[in-house]
Amino acid sequence: MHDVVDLRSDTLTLPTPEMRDAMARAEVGDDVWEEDPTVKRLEAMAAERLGKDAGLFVTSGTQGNLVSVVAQARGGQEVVLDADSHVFNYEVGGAAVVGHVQTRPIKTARGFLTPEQVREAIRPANIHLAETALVCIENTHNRHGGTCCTPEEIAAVAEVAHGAGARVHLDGARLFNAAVALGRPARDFCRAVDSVTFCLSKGLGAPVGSIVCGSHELVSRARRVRKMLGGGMRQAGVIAAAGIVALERMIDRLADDHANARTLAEGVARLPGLRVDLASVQTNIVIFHVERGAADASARATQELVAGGIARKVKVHAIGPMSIRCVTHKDVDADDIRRALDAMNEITQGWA
Ligand code: TLP
Repeated sequence: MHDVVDLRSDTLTLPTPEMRDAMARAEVGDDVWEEDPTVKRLEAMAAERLGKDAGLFVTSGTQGNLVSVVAQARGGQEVVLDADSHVFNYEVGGAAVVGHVQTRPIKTARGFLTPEQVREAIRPANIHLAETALVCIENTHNRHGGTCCTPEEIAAVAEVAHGAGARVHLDGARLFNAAVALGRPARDFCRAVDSVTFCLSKGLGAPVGSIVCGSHELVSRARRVRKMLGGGMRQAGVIAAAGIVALERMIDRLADDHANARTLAEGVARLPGLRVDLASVQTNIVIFHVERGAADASARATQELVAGGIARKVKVHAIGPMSIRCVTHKDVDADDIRRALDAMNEITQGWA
C-alpha cells in the first residue's frame, strides 16, 4: 500500500534499496574512453540476454531510438513505421531534425505492421522516390495498450524488409513485458532485427537509462551518434549499476504488474461510462475510454475522472480527450489497485 497510487506511467518507478546500494558502490571510469567497467558489464549482460554482439548504454528510450535510426538511415531516406508508434508520435520529430529522414506512418490494427503492409510500403527503385532504409516495430505497443507481438510475427516482417534491402529496428522499451507475457526469452524477439532498444527505467525500475543492442558494427556507429547527441557520459557506471540490478532482479516480477493490470481492467469494465477492450490488456497497460454521450460531455467526464482521482490520491493519465491510460508497475500493489478501483467507482457513481 502506498500513499499515492500513481498509475500515470511505469517511468515513475523509484530505484530499489538494492539499486541505491549498487550505485553507491559502483566501480567507475570514463565511459567516453570506454573505461567504465560497470557500464561495460551492463552492456555485455544486455547483449548476451538479447543474443546480440554488443550493447550501448544510452540516456533514454528516445535517445536509443534516435541513435538507431540515425545509424541506419541517411538523410532523404525513409523509415516505415506504425502510425501510432512512439518514434512517430512522441520523440519530438528527432528523426527528421537530426537524421533528416522521412517517416512513413502506416495505420495498423493492433500497432503491428503486417508483412503485407511492409511489402506495400517499401519503395521500388525509382529516381523519384525516397529509398526505404529502415522499418521500425514497437513491442510492447504503448498506444495500443501494451499489446505484444510474437517473435514469429517480427521475423515475418523482417524477412520482407531484409529481402528489399531495408534494416529493422525494434523499439522494445517494454520488451521484457512482452517476453514475460508470452513466456518467451527476450532474445527470441530480437533474432530477426538489426537493432533493438529496451528501457531499464520503466517496469524494470532503474532510475535512468536504456540499452541499444546489435552487431559490433551497428553499435560502433550508434556510439558515434550518441556522442554527437551529447549522450557520451563519463562515470556513468553510477547509474549503470542500477541497470545491472534491474536486469538481474526485476524481470520475473513483471508478471505481478500484468496480473494487477488485468484486475484493474476487469474492474474498470464493470464501471458505468467506461469502455475497455479487455483483449488488448496483455501486459501492464490499461487504456480505457470515457463514454458519456456527446463528445464534449465525455471530455468533461474524462477531466472529472482525472481530477477526482487526484483528490483521492489516485493518479491516472489522460492520453486523449476521452481516453485514459493506467500503467501498473513495481510501486503499485494489489491493495493500490483496489483503491484505484474504489476511487473510480465513487467518481462514476451517478453516471449510469
Ligand atoms: N514512453 C513514455 C512517454 O514518452 C509516453 C510513457 O510514459 O509511456 N518507446 C516507447 C514504446 C515508450 O513508451 C517510450 C516512453 C519511449 C520509447 C521513450 O523512452 P524514454 O521516456 O526513456 O525516452
